[in-house]
Amino acid sequence: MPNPDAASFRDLQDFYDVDALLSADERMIRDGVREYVRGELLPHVGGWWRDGVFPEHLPRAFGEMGMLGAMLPERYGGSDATATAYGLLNRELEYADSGLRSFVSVQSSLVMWPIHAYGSETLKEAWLPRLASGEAIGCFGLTEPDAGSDPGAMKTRCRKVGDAWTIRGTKRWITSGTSADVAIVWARDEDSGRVLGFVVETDRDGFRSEDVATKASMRASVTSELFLDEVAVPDAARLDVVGLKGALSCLNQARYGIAHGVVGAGFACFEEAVAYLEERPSFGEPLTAKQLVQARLADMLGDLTRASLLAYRLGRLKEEGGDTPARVSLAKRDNVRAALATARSARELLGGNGITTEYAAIRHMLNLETVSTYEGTDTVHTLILGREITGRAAF
Ligand code: TGC
Ligand code: FAD
Repeated sequence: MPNPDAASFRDLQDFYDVDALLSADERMIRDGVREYVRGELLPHVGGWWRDGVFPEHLPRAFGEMGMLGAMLPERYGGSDATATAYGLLNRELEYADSGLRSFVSVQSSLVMWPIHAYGSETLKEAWLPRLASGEAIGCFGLTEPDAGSDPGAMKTRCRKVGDAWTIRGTKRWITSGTSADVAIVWARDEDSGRVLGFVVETDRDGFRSEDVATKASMRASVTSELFLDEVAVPDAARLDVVGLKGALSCLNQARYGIAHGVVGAGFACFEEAVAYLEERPSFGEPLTAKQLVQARLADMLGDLTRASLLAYRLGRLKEEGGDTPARVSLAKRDNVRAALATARSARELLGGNGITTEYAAIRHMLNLETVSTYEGTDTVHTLILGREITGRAAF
């Protein structure tokens, strides 16, 4: 029996009434995704995670929901959604699982966004509608076995031969790598020494991929290694941006989505913990009646409410072009911290049951370890902020 004196979870998810600041369209998008997530994903996602599966039907289903490339114009299959609406859909999705949100982040921010920002009209028409519908899947190859936090140290090389380019190198930790039809690959030009980006079909000669099979995190997401052995692509497949800033500008988009998304994972853990503790007697009364338990729940609500407000404000700044890399870093870093602290606390409050996959807390907690690492580790974002404050790069 729910305690009649307790606030509803819906109210607690929006403790400072951010809802009142949203447009009707933004609320509609958020509510549609929420209904889909609760009905179609939550009943199954724990099993997918346990089995290490990202189901094949999801890309099309996400496409039908308008979740892929939602901020892009309708003529390319997008929904012309605001940055805030895009953030909210990430949050709803990550309430289910960070790996499912990762698929949408990569497809939208790391594949469709650079094709839209830097691709020719031919590339846009060839790929964006198919990526938006989920008919085609994309991946983003920046990280390498020996170059993660410092992507400028990449060893992957490209070389112009006549009208075409050849690319050789290895990319590691690539979300959706083995499922992808197309890969955005970043490589250093042997002649100019500058980093260039290419739209590479994965069925080209010399392209091979295999999955990282030993993950204890992000198990409902495909993570792969890409091997490019003198893969030839036409000059028309090159993105119109020169230097590492091309790749880093994509990260700014994905990090924004993460800042919203993790609030969803945090609230999933918070709600699970409150419901569990209400039903769990200890020393003669429900655990929710204990002061130290309430103190921890209050900390969780505070962390997640601040994270939610930060994400909302960043969304409105982004709509005005104010999503500077340092602002995005602060929101990515601090919101992941808030969600991870909540997940760890929830896991612990569930006692022994908290270490089982019968409950969502440990799944979210393990996923959030990845989220804290990818798209710039917590330390890298701290150093980006340190550079912003002092003007000194301490990487
Ligand atoms: P640095 O000198 O700082 O910058 C080089 C050029 O890039 C520009 N820039 C940015 N532009 C847009 N957005 C950003 N966030 C930018 N950050 C930098 C910068 O202005 C400069 O431009 P220009 O015109 O002067 O050339 O470069 P650096 O080599 O010193 O590196 C700095 C550092 C450490 C911050 C950067 O390398 C970094 O962010 N490292 C972390 C790497 C990372 O986050 N990798 C993520 C891989 S993708 C992924 O994890 C996907 S997970 C799946 C999912 O999202 O769900
Ligand atoms: P390293 O860079 O080797 O860092 C190791 C440790 O050293 C970290 O704790 C780091 O914070 C610390 N460190 C590094 N530099 C410094 C410093 N200067 N000072 C102090 N400490 C430092 N990449 C892609 O390109 N595309 C993807 O789709 C993608 N998906 C991913 C999915 C998953 C599940 C995972 C786990 C990763 C994914 N990544 C992807 C890669 C991810 O972005 C990198 O793992 C991340 O950037 C960190 O790089 P690294 O693993 O090489 O760690």
